[in-house]
Amino acid sequence: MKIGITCYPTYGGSGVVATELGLELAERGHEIHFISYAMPMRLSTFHKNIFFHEVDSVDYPLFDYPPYTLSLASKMLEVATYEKLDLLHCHYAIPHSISAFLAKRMSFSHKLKVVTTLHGTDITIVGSSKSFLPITKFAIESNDGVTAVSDYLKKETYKQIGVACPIKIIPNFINTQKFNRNECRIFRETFATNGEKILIHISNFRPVKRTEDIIKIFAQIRNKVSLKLLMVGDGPERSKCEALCRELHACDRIKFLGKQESIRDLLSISDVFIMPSDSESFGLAALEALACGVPVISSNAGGLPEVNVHGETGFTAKIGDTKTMAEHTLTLLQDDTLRKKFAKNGVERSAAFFSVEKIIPQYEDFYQEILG
Ligand code: GMT
Repeated sequence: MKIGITCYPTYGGSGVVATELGLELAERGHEIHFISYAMPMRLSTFHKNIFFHEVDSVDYPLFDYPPYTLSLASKMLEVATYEKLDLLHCHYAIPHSISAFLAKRMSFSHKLKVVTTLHGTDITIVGSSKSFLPITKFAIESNDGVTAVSDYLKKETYKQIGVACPIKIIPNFINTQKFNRNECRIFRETFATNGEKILIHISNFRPVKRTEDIIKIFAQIRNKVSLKLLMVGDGPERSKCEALCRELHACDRIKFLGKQESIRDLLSISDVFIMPSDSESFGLAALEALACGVPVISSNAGGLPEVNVHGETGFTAKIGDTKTMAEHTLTLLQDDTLRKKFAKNGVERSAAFFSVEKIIPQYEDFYQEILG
């Protein structure tokens, strides 16, 4: 098949899923054309069967806001026409599925099909906001196929957007060849200089991640266990978290590493992963942690319990309940046997339910169904 994939190229779960999906499909012999305003993260090296098409930005003094949705639609039409695409697969509904709808309507061949994968905030925050709700509903209902990354997100889309079309659940996935534990003792010692345990968080530090909760949790247990905290990623909440660390005199034990490429290496030296989010349709970073043998402490927001099973791969607690999360973190850090058991369960769960071998064929079958 010849497939166009559009996603946000920035640091975020939907872009990662779209890129990894393209890479996996290309490995299986499909021809993949990424269409976006910049090269998606994790795609920087050459790959057979993968092509990138940059969307031109219109720089004209009249525009305070360049009309990206229209530039994207034009580029989608151009690529679909000249590369003879069978299908456009949009990740994140806003504005990609609207651009794809326009490209399809402009296309001479009405055979071009459009699929959208809903990722989370495109429904729960952006899509359900008053100004975007009608266009989100229209876009979803106009597409030839819609998938959601969790059961939770499917239900929220019906509830919040009120769409009247089928939504197929295809969960996010992990390549267990790329994500598995590969612990390097020397690397670990660069952070845990005195043999401390390592607690890790990875995100884009947006308000939904509740990153300040992590510092509060750390403060509750720091005198009970010898511990270092690694905060990986960057975003609007980072400064507030750093200020809180200074206030709590915890800077020597909390390291902010900014955006990092080597996620697997960092997870491999960690003992517990923490994700206290306010809202999470899936929690891809939690799945990456499980695959690397790192038990997860998370909130029970959205689709997180579909990934992190309470009492099996980690613990979940109510959103904002930092006291319970601190207790759970301490339990896992102090009980080596329990931590190892949860780590093993996590590796097994990620392979059994979320491996590329299980999930990519579901996308291929879905495309075939749409193409008739
Ligand atoms: O929330 C983010 O950090 C980014 C966002 C995105 O669209 O890039 O993530 C959403 O999609 C991810 C991949 O499907 C999911 O793992 C995240 O749970 C989801 N985020 C939210 O629902 C808040």
